[in-house]
Amino acid sequence: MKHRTVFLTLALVVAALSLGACKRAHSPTAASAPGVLREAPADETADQFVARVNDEFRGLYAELSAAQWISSTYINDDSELVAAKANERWLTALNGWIEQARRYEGKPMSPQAARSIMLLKLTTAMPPPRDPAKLAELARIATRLEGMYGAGTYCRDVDGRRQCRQLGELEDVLRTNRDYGAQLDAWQGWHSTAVPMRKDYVRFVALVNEGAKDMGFADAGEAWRAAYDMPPAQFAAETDRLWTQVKPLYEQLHCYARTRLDAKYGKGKGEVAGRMLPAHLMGNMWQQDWSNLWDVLQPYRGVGDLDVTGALQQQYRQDYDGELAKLAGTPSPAQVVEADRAAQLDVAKQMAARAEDFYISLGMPKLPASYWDKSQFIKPRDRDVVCHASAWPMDTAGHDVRTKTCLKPTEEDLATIYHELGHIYYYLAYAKQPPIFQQGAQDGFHEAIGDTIVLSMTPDYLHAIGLAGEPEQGQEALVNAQMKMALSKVAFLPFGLLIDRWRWGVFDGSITPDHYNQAWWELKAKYQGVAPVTPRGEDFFDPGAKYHVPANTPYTRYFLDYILQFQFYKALCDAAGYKGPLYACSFYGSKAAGAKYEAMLAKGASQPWQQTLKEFTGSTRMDAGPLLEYFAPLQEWLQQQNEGQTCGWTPGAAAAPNTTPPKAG
Ligand code: X8Z
Ligand code: ZN
Repeated sequence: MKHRTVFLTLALVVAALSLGACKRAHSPTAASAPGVLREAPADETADQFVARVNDEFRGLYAELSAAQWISSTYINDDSELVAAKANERWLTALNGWIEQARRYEGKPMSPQAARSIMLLKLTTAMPPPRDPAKLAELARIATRLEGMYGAGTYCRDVDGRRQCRQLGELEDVLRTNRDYGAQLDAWQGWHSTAVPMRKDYVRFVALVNEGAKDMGFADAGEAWRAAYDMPPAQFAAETDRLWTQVKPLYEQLHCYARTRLDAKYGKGKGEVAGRMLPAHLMGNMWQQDWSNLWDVLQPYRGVGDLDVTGALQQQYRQDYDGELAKLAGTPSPAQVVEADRAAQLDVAKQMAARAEDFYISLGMPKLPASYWDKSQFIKPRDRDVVCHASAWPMDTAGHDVRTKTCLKPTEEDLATIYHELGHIYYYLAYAKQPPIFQQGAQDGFHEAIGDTIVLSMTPDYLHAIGLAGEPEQGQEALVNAQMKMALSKVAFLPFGLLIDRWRWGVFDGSITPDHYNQAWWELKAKYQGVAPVTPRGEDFFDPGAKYHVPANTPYTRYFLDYILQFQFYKALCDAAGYKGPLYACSFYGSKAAGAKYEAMLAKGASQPWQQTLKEFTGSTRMDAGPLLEYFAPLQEWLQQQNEGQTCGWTPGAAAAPNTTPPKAG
């Protein structure tokens, strides 16, 4: 349950939210949700109706979140069955509420009730069909797909022995191993795990589209785009506008990365036809974050020690040595394993405590003790789990909040736990809102809370917490620090956009199942300038290798997040009284910034996000201006570095070598 809380939480984690509706206006199938849903009194006003829905919501929620938590942290047939059933009950209830809400269409009611009813209809990521059998089928498929992702394993024979690896181990290869073939094997291996999802996904699309149509949308993609307090078409145009703002910066970074990769691997291997980046060489399974390539892309070697992963690994080693030192004599193999586990868990909790400390420094509360007892910090040894990080509100009161992660001592995972706690502090801040408003102002806001904090992790801050060397001054140190941020924040932008460009096309039928993979790679080429080095035909299902596709989590939220977080950061730096270049600001310890942040978080989804943004930043529009202001020094440096190069790429070149489509950008 990452983003949206309760409500959407369900939507995400549970991967289901829906509408559709049972048959009669007032019988949200008591059989499906025994004892929880009440008959709708004939004279119930809209406000009374909304109050009742919020009540029933509270009653249903804990069961759903518990079932989902178990199925994500203990994947097997039984937990899958229980979660699918809970999901089905939830979706059926939601259908009932939406059906009942029709009685109030066109009737006068309080603005609060009108907004609640609107949200009921719009916050579904997975609109289920009205037909109960299809609804149940959808709940089963959704649970199964996420389980398949979590359990994904790539096996091969090495020197006559079977070697099996899961995502985390394959990601380790991309992060640390610079051997071309080893990276290719890890990349291809993980992508092979998605092949069996294809059939389920095709059916899934048909079912959610049916549900979306039942609700009055053209398709499920339109339902997603309708959740932004503006007409769906206008929202799509907004994302284009924002992409146009940041595209030149991405192209400069792309150009620079290609030059460095060419230097490392040779021109034949460092780039793919069309001057695109090879998918398996970017240090990340999806090429969405390039910070693991720091060893290749660092502008000035040795200027400012920003090896955060190195520092975390060092902490792990110390911890591990400490564990071993507690033992008398030579440790047994079992004791060595235990020492490793204890050190992994300890460092993971320290990383979470570091993140918590930042929020506390802003005046926010300590996390409840149950957070530390009930969260999953590292990957269990004895079972399959969904490792993809998420944050869960287990109830609607803000009492039981958890994160589910498989943290490793790396810079990327450190940023991830700061990100997840952003969701958690949102949950805590809006827990007093009625459940329907317990969501982000819009989903991009929910994603941006923790990432805004990450922008405050300046070299000074990292040094202060013992994760970076003495900060250095001067142009070279500045460029290094900016590059570090850009490799995660700028590299991500086109990726943030393209996943839903693909799904919007899948849902509206312009991308048919026999072109799923082709369309995927066309979008990867168009937006990211990334291509595979071997053909990826329709035997594969490469979109399924990215968590959010089998989990049905909308992805445009992250694109918005990566724009909004700079707007939020600037607002908080202003609130902290900071004067100076934006990139050097850290609002760590500022109670004024914290109070401003909390006031924004506490609103949840109770008003249109434009209003919330205005109160917080002074503007009603999303805008990449602060991002560009932040990266201005890097952009100038990149332009100098790339001088004389032909930047940009030719998207069609890899797929069809004989054609020359227009150059991107
Ligand atoms: O999925 C996430 C979070 C959980 S909401 C870990 N993120 C996206 C991803 O991993 O693809 C954060 C950045 C983008
Ligand atoms: Zn998130």
